[in-house]
Amino acid sequence: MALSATSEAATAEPIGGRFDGFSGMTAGGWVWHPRAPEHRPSVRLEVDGEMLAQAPADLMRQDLLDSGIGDGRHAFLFSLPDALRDNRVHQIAVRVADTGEMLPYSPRNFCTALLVDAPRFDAERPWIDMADADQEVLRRFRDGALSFRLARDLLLWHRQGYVIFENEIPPALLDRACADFNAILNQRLAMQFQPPGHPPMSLSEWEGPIPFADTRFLELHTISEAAAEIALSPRIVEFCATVFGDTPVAMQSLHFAMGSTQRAHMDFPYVHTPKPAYLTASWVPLEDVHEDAGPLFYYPRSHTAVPKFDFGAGNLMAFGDGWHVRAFEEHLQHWAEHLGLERKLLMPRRGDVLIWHSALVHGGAPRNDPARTRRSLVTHYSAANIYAHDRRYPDRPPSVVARNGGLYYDLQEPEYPSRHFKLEDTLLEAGGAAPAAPT
Ligand SMILES: O=C(O)CCC(=O)C(=O)O
Ligand SMILES: [Fe+2]
Repeated sequence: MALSATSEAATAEPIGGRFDGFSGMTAGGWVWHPRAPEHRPSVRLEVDGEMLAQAPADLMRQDLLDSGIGDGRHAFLFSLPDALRDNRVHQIAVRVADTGEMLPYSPRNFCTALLVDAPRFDAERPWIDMADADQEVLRRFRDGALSFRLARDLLLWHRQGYVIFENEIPPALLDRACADFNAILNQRLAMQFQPPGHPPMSLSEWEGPIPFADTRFLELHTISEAAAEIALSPRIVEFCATVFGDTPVAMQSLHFAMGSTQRAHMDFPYVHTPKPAYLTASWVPLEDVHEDAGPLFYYPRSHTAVPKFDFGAGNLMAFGDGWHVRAFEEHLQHWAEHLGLERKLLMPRRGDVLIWHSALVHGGAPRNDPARTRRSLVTHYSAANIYAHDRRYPDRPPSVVARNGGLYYDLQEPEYPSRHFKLEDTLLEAGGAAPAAPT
């Protein structure tokens, strides 16, 4: 009697949990009733609207226990059937069995065409990632195809997985990007952003003060031409064009007002491109970075030294965020330490640029001073012939904008403030005082 009373009470209570995502050919997540933690609700797996399996959410997960989710025995894991290995997009949903309630982040799309194993990853690398790239750089330099500076940068890139350009971005441009961002905030324009614990949403939909800690603001380069000019500044474009042997496309940008505190990761499993090794990222500080502001950390040489993480069934790509992503982060941290790789902190001056390799292990250090800002613009690049579609509009041709020999794909929303802040205004107003940081 007592047990059934508990279950009835429990099913009437709000649930906590989420559909975390996929690891290889498994789908997982967790669910519990915070007011009745001893109750283990069952969940249902649906594929393209058809129920396929049901199981109690009672598996032990240490990360749940560590986050205060009861005794940690609230996880579920479903094996996906081999019939889904058909390279088509399938809609996978997870519901609470008793109530039919859909879990947060459900449904998710699943497609085996997006799974990439190590042989495919390696076969589709750019020339600079091949073992003999040093020789190729020297040959091109001797032939006069590469400047001394570019040849040196490529050799450093090949060996260490990153390059730093000092004093590259004009201060007036950085001032303008900050001013544009502040204006976007003040006017609550329809810029996409991702506050912690939320999916991406528009600033215009958010009520109350904007949280800055652990928040990312998306695609500033499509609203602010100053940000586009930074993201596609000539030396970054030249470098990425040489690495890819193709025109670089700035495929996404993230603006951080504060340190991200992101754990150790490689970017390619998250930032998906059709050939995952055709990916680079630039990190541009919009202000000098203080050591207490949670600087970027990175491990030189980790791009080749640290083994890639197998998310299951040989797949190197991550889908969703959950138990598999925690295991990925722990794998990278373990290997970086085990190999004795040096952990560097990036404390750049505004105007400097860091470019890193898609497999360089990096993250955001803890913020010792929680009030300190660390404004930065991160841009990810792929190659135009490989990344030929705007991920936001997979069924439409991209709206291509050319800049300094590189490209980006513009927004295609009539109501959205595409290229709202023009660069001409920057030039007119250059020389003004640096705008204050957001508070
Ligand atoms: O800026 C940071 O702290 C991390 C950013 C990052 O890892 C990324 O955007 O890929
Ligand atoms: Fe990253």
